[in-house]
Amino acid sequence: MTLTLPITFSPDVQAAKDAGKAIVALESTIITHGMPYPQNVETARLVESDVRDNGAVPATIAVLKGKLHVGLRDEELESLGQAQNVAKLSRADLAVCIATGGTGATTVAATMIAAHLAGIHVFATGGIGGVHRGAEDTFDISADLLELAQTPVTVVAAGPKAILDIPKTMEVLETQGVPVIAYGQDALPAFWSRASQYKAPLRLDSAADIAKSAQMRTLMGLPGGQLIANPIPEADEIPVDVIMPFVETALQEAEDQSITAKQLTPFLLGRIFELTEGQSLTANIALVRNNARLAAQIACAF
Ligand code: PSU
Repeated sequence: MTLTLPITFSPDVQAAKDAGKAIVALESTIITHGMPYPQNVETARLVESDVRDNGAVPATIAVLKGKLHVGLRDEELESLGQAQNVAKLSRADLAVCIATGGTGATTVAATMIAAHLAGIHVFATGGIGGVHRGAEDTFDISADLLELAQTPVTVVAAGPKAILDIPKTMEVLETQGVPVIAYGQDALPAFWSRASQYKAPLRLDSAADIAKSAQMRTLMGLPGGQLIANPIPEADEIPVDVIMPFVETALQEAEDQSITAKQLTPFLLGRIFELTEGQSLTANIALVRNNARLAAQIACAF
């Protein structure tokens, strides 16, 4: 018996593929590990309609009972959003999960792999993983960065999450040859805040230029994707001086409780949600939706 990849497209995504319509990939770790229920499922639905309102078809990606799903039905989204102890899948775990009939949510890295397999060029998320603070001792560097270096998908995020070491994250991306492009401003956005204190290496002001740059990479035979750093809308941002004390507290608690590896990012996001009394979640929802709108425009420009 020959083994084939169990990949399944939702009816919407299959129809979009057949019609050559623009498609935007969406990840599922943000649903299972990034936000509490029921806001996670509500946000996933809103993000899907933002993609549709901007002329593209959304394809939320996850592994369900050993099948790689590209596009989830509403009931699948709902049950994933309520499920407990779902695996968080990155490049290292994806094949094992599929081979053993498991269920798991895809991170930025795993979603990029799935999007590329499905022929999807653009993907929207909240924030990418990166180099964690103290990485000089822990070596905790997200696989998202190395995925950006090798898989040709344009990822729209609101910059690296502010829980990370931003300068070290930028250094790794530069070493790996990943273009980090701020959209419409010079400053690098910092997830909950519109601007970090760092300047972005590159800036583009239109979806058309972003699509063209990706296509140029392909023509040049350059592997890897692009990271588009899209600032959170002004009305929804939490300024750096307001959010950073909460980030510091959460980081200290993680250290005190020896929380590391895959558990670290979900722990930090959860604690910051509690410390800000939900304000970080409201901002997170706004920024993902903003990224979905831009990603749809880029996908249409391809
Ligand atoms: N964006 C969000 N919330 C999230 C994530 C992104 O707004 O929870 C997820 C993505 O799946 C990303 C992951 O790949 O966080 C990073 O995890 P780590 O730091 O363990 O690599």
